[in-house]
Amino acid sequence: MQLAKVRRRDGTLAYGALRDQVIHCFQGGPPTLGDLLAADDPAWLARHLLDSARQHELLSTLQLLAPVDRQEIWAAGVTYKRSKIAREEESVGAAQFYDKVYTAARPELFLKATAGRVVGPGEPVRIRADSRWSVPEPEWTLVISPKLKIIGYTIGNDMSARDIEGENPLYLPQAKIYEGSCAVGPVITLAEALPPLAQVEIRLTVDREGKRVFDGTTNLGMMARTPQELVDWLGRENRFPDGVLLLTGTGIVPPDEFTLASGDQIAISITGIGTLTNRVA
Ligand code: DO4
Ligand code: MG
Repeated sequence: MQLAKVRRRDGTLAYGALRDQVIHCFQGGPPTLGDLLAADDPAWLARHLLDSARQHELLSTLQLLAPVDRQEIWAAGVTYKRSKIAREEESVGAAQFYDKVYTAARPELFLKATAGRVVGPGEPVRIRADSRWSVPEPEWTLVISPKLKIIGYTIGNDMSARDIEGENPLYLPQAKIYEGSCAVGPVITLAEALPPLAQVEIRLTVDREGKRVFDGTTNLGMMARTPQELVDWLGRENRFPDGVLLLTGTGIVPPDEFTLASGDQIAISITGIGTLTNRVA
């Protein structure tokens, strides 16, 4: 089952289940994702709301929004060898820290965005005006309840300024967190519906003026950590009363000569979830 947050043409918002290009809007249920995640059994509640949904609206008449409301968005880093190698190459004098964090028990975790900094499907992501080397990072994203249970999965784009991060790792928050630096969506696939991880492919494409300028794939079997391990660390000394989203790191890094440009079309597809498409503003 796939959950979606949509905006109607009259501006009203709704949550619902997506099935065959139709949104079955939830009525009389929790008005926010936060309320749904806080339920005793969010997956059961979502199925119950789907069964009792009376309003069925064509997806083509609606705008899909980022499936977040009050949640913080966190991210893990250096969870794939490809990411470790790319960071070692880009960083001057700090390469050892990436190798250390790749193998350490404690993962790299950082606050990536607040809900207001996140854009949804079809909305523009941004590159920083003071960066000359920016890339998208296509990341499988966990949707986690306040009780730290993984309820579902979506797609995240951890937009990153590699030159700023590479100059000094202490600049990481500036390389990672800015207006329009994170896209999430298009839907949340409930955890029970996802195939075994090694069969889940992540694909990133970037098109510029009608030409494909980057195309890369990886799969979740390449991730060096388990999703549960990341959630356990995230939950240490932190509470998430509205639930939380966790981007799990990138396994695809374009070659060093590649940087995003204004107008680029970024598409991230993940098996069992769909495709998240954003243009660079
Ligand atoms: O250590 C820097 C960030 C790593 C990251 O965002 C990733 O591996 O996806
Ligand atoms: Mg990342």
